[in-house]
Amino acid sequence: GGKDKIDALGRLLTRILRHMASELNLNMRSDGYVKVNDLLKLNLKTFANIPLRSHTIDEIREEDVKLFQAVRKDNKQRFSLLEENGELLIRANQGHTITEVESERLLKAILSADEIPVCVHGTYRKNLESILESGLKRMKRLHVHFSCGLPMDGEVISGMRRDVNVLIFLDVRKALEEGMKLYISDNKVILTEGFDGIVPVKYFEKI
Ligand code: HQG
Repeated sequence: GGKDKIDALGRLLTRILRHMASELNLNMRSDGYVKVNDLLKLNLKTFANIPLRSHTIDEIREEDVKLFQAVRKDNKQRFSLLEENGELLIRANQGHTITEVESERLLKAILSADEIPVCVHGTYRKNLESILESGLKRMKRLHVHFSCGLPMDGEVISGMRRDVNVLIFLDVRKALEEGMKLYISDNKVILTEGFDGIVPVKYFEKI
């Protein structure tokens, strides 16, 4: 139905804005923003070898009203819109693999542990042994992701997937004290590069 289509469009947008700017020659600023007009102008040919789930960029072009529905209705508020000098810009708030994006420009630094109630990473039992051995790694992304709250009654929460079955709490005070840089995104996801892409086990909260 209409909702499925909007969701699919949201997934496509997420993919482009987090992962695909370089390969699509999409001009992305270091704060992650691209011009909506550039997005709508993307040449379909550049998508030829990429399976897009259920939307083509032509559909976005024809239905740019839907583009804004996808942005507004996104259940994790994954996107931000900005108007600058009469031009509309759009970005993904977190989750990037694109290295042109700079943490300091995309995100707001967390300066004190008092700014956030809790900092928790959601993962799966199958990863636990490896995580306890080598720490939390950012994998393909620029940052390790944490939520600043816990999912209540199965509700969707930004920063972790709905089906996680292991929670790892970060000792924010200790991490900040020892120089780990922590950031918060516009949709309230806590992000860190850790130290060289790794959050060592000694920063996990012992509970
Ligand atoms: C795991 C979704 C083995 C890590 C979510 C995770 C989030 C390790 C996976 C956002 C490991 C990486 C990010 C180690 C980490 N050994 N496994 N040493 N270190 N892992 O997708 O945090 O819906 O890059 O626990 O809601 O799962 O896309 O990160 O399971 O906000 O907006 O390696 O993506 O948001 O997976 O998810 P990811 P994530 P969206």
